[in-house]
Amino acid sequence: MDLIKDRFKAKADIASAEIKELLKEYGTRKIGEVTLSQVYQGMRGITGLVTETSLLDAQEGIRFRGHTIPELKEKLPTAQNGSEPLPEGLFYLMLMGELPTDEDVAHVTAILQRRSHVPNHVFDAIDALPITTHPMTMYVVGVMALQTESSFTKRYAEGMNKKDYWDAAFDDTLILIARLPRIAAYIYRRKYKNSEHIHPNGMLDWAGNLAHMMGFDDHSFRELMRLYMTIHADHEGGNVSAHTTHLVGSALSDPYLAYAAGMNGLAGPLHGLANQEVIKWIFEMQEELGTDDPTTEQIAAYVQKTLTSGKVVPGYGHAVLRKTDPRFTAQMEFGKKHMPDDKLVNTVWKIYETVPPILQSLGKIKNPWPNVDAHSGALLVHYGLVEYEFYTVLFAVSRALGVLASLIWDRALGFPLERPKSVTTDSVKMWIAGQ
Ligand code: FCX
Repeated sequence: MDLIKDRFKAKADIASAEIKELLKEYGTRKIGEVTLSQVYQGMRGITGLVTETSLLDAQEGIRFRGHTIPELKEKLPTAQNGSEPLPEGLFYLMLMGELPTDEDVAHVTAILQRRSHVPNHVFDAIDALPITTHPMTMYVVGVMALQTESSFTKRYAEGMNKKDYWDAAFDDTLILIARLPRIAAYIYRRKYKNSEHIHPNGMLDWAGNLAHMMGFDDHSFRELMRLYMTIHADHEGGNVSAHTTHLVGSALSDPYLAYAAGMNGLAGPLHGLANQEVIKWIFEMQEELGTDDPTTEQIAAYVQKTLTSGKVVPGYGHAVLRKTDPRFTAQMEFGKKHMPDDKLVNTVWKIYETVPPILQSLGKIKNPWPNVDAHSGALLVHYGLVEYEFYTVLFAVSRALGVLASLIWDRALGFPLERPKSVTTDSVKMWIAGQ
């Protein structure tokens, strides 16, 4: 651990000095204008955050430290006998800003393996919830129960020097990430498999072990988990889960508190819960049409019905993207390789042919193309993971990699409490009248 920490510290010191210089020279430069509409409409397009781990381009999609998803698939180390990137490698890339070697990834995997033991009171806290509780609620309760282990909070209470915040955030992050697969798998087995829990396999990689503890030992499912955990990890800083984690962390709430807050945002249907909503929507369509192989005409009619009932078509649209999400494409490629004849997966592809022109024809939707959530559920169903209420938990495990790597950077760069200005409509009216 000290090795990777020392390397990080050296990089963070250089970055800190560079930012200081940048601000000294260009700190008063204007980088944009803000309109009244933007203030009322979810702050779209306002640049107001620094997130080092990834950057989203509206046309091209996400780049992690400059690397696109197809590049990651080529450049990140894979498991033995595997071809999908190991998410530990992406974590290293986001944290250190450089591509890892096989050795670096093995080192991260070993750190996570050594820290993966979840204390019993976490399971007790989850078990205290009714079985009907949504898996995302169980998950956040599990994370909150684990907060007893925060060294950031302990060290803060002991008078930690602010120069050491990053170090405590680093320790908490590695422990938290190490334990999330066990918490997620525990929830899955408790809720859907009669509490027949499966012990971790200490030899497996982080995502492979998650698949194993959930009860899926198929080689290609493990590969799917590696891909899934990689592509869901980060989507720059303004999305609800990343922004919330960053915001709450800015109050010096420890990584457990900050991450749990972010995951409550991920649990919303316009964000991460959309992955469950997509499959629910497809299952309901199949039931209403009485077929598991609907034609594009039938799908088009069902889409119209969804829109007429004042609902969104889940998995389509995006606040920033204006093209097909490369995370959707990566999953489509996985489907073509591993399950080209699966009916549900083929339905997802037919929906992809059908929905964009319909949404486009409405004229008001800025992005008619599919996002990451439009595809993920169908791949999971193929392997028998049909319990769609659980899907957002998988998203959450992955998202920890990005938002927590960012949180370490936030503390290392000494970012202050976040506190933007808000206005009332009365104050806006007075401002307009006075112009
Ligand atoms: N179906 C129907 N209507 C849609 C739509 C969709 N898929 N996407 C956008 N719209 C509507 C909006 O509801 C809005 O309507 P209104 O003016 O009557 O209020 C109008 O089109 C303009 O919205 P737009 O500017 O294009 O989109 P936003 O930036 O406001 O919202 C989200 C972006 C993602 C929230 C929106 O496209 C949506 O609700 N999509 C479906 C839910 C979804 O898939 N979410 C997952 C997103 C993401 F990948 C993730 O975070 O996981």
